[in-house]
Amino acid sequence: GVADVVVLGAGPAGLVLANLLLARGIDCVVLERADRDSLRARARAGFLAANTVRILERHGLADGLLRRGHTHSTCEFRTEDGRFRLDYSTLGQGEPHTVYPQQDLVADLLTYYQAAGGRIRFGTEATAVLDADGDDPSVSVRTAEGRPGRWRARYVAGCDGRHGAGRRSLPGHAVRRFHRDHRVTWLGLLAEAPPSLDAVGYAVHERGFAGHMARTSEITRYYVQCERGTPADAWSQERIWDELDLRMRAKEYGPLRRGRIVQRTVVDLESDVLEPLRHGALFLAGDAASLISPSAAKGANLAVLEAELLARALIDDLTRGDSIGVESYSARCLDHIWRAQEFSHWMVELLHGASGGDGDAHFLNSMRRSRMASLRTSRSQQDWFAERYVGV
Ligand code: RFL
Repeated sequence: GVADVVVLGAGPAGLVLANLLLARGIDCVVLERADRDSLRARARAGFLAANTVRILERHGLADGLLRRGHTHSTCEFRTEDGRFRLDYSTLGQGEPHTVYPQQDLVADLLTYYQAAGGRIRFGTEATAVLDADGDDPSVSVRTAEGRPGRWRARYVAGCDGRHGAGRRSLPGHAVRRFHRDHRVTWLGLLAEAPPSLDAVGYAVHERGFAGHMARTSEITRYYVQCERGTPADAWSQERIWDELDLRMRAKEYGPLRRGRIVQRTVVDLESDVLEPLRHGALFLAGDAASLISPSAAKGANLAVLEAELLARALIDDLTRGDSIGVESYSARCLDHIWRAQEFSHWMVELLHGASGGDGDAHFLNSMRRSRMASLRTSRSQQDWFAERYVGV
């Protein structure tokens, strides 16, 4: 096949990009390895920043989330020094999150795209981007039945995540990867249970971190820190709930509403950034460009922001021959990415102390407690937190 822009991956990054390109009449195609149903069933992120909602609204892609999402603006910290709450919509820039499951957002974006006549090939895996810095860029693909194929393109957008063909096709001499392993592992859980508190809960405990994040009235996400290398099914449901009770200090602060655990994902907290995010005709966006630890829930938000920047750059270039956006894309994204990385890293340290660090355990835990104490007591620290927590 042939298209002006071949988009790899139908996650938030790829689908926002494809919708914006299509709206301006750019000839594009999305190649997605998964089939349609598994794409719509993949539960991941849920917290959308105000800026993300604005971007989606600006382009008419927000009806679903405005109708079915709900705003959220409180987080509660529970530690050995007690508990406190921050209503971040009254701090910093005064913005809340919108809670909307990522798979619903993906389903909406897909509906918009296909309703507008967008081309998408499911069950089509990109295997490599070829000749990205030459005259004849293309993408080699393999269908689910194993049939090979080729798409010629003027531009290729690698929105195919951390293990995708976009990343793999970058030559080591042109693009470098900077990596940080936070040395912490979370077991991510989805429970068939209503939320247990009307806030995001972050619990710091000597047995490790535990987190509570609302998703819908029937489904709640929990995180429980475990040792690196723990298999997802190592703990029984009962052990998980007992551990969550203990770390969230349910005895003191109220019981958790238990339910069947319907999904488990082991998440090693890692971050990386590629520099630059472009090699010739190939551009990276979303997790393909930078992986970010889920501690501050920035991944999907960065993906949407980068997709909008990339769409503008490609539209300017393809419709007016204006290449300024294309030239500056990488630097502009990296600016956002490093700021988000810095904040996520700060959150990892706030929530883990010695369990994530390398060095004297008492020293690291004392720093963690001091950081939490500043957040509890200092209004300016709270404003800073709110601004960075909801912002991208
Ligand atoms: P995605 O969503 O991974 O989509 C990539 C798509 O590319 C397809 N693909 C390929 N297609 C063709 N050829 C290939 N070779 C391909 N290889 C892959 C895949 O099937 C997929 O459809 O990347 P994108 O668009 O960059 O979006 C990034 C976000 O998905 C990610 O950053 C977030 O989910 C991260 N994240 C969170 N982010 C938030 O902003 N808020 C949160 O609350 C939040 N919670 C989370 C998270 C990530 C989690 N996991 C699973 C690491 C919670 C968890 C547990």
